[in-house]
Amino acid sequence: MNLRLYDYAASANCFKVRLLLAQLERPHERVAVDIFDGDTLTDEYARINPFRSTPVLELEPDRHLIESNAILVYLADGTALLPDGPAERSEVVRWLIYEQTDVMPAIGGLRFRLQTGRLALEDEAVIGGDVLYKASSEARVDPASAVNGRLTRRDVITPVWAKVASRLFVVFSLLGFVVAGLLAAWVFRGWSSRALTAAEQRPGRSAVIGLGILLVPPILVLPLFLTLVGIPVALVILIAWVCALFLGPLPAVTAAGKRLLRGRGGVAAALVVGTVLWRGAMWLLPLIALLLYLAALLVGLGAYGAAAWSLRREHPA
Ligand SMILES: N[C@@H](CCC(=O)N[C@@H](CS)C(=O)NCC(=O)O)C(=O)O
Repeated sequence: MNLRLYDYAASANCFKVRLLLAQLERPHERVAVDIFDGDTLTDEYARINPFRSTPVLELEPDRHLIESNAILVYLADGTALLPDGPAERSEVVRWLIYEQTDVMPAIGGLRFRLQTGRLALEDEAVIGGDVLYKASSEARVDPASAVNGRLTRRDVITPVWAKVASRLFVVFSLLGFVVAGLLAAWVFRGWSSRALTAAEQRPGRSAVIGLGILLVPPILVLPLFLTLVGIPVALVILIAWVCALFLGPLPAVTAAGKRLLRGRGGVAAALVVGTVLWRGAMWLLPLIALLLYLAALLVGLGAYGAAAWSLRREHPA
């Protein structure tokens, strides 16, 4: 059977093997492997070479030799290129080791990474060893750092069900927020409309009150967890708190929608427009998404708190 070489054309490690095959006139078949296009990241390739690199020489079906210099030794065996005498043979081994330890990683590998733009060097940080990372795109190495070893990316393959589940979660949480907002505006009409007014007219004051409402429950439940009877009460408070984290932004988001629509379309339209824009902005600007959420949460929670307080003062129990 012909030898089969798994080979990446631009690789110097593969070139060494091709050179020797040509010099010895060994018939062989070449299988092109694109190391940039993920060819080495497939399960099939991992069975050929678990280290996912090139070159690989297939000696016979299911018998693969990896490591370029091991392949060179295999091919040169029995020829004048690999002498029999221990001293002469050790000279060959010396050069093979020198090439892999000193030339390949520190010169050839580094040049390759610099040329392909995978690595940019400047003065400061130096990573002596290899870097193996998981990501769906190439790493951007900070210009102030240097990686002397191999920089290898393993693709992150998100299962289809996880992608579908995360999209469904986004859609359902958006719909849930709007539906809950409409229900709240209908069932707790007075409270909701006062909260909306508070969020519109006094957002700063609402945010301060909101901060208190956000922080008090977790502090309150801590001692309750220490007593046996307090645990159910603490759990109820925590569940209410989690609901507040989800629904708290309602008045602030509705107020923003109302301002944008200049009062047209009523509360329902304001809620829908405000929610879509707010969630959309959080999705488009992930870096400030937390800030957008917190701002809406604090103003909204505080507006609910202020509205509840004013209702209680007007209709004491
Ligand atoms: N020590 C190995 C190094 C192999 C190696 O790094 N091959 C590179 C091409 S020069 C490769 O296939 N890299 C793919 C990757 O790292 O993802 C050998 O000499 O065979």
